[in-house]
Amino acid sequence: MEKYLFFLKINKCKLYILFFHFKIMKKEALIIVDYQNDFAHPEWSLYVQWWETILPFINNLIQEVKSRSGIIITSQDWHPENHISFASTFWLDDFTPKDWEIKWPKHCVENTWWAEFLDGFHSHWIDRKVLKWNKQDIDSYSSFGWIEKATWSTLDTILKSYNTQVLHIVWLATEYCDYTTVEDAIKLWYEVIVHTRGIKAVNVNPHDGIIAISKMNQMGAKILP
Ligand code: VGL
Ligand code: ZN
Repeated sequence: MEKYLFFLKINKCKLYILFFHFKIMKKEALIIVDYQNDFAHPEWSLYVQWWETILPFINNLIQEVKSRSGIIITSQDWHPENHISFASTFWLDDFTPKDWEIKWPKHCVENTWWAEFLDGFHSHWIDRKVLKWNKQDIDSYSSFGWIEKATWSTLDTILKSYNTQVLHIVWLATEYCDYTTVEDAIKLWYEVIVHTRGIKAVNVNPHDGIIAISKMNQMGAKILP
């Protein structure tokens, strides 16, 4: 044994340190929530202003998480035509509330280009993709309720299969899909880190984003500047 260790220029002590380092390092995942065309252009339906400004930060975070052997997961909002969350389904104006829920402009309709992932970041780094496959009469903002199309796995199953403990949350939108994803993650006992430099709010009311950040903090998520 000593002979082999010598050959590797490593002594027993270093080997133990290395072993414990890997043992105590928590497995991380970066969840990029709804990285899709429909949220990204002023003329498209659910445009989230200034999203471009967070792109470099996310690209860096991808590299950072990867360098610590973490995994990168994206979720995709995915609605059928005439979905219950669309204002047009009820002949309402966009952003009108109905039954205490905001009705949205038509967005992320299944199998359309609008529902596809945006270009412009390191998409080849993505390990797994979760589809928020909404049925006609159900809407879910959280990335946890839905599945990976190829394997029918839920986000929780995917994370558990990698023994993930720490989740980094980025992208859109702060007070809807980010917020509910964080809420579910905390209920499922994950350690959650929200990167405020990597999220953006819709702000139907001007302070919705800020209020959501403070609520996520109260729930136990770590909020990074
Ligand atoms: C979202 C509104 C409707 C989001 C999705 O990704 O935050 N918001 N659908
Ligand atoms: Zn949606």
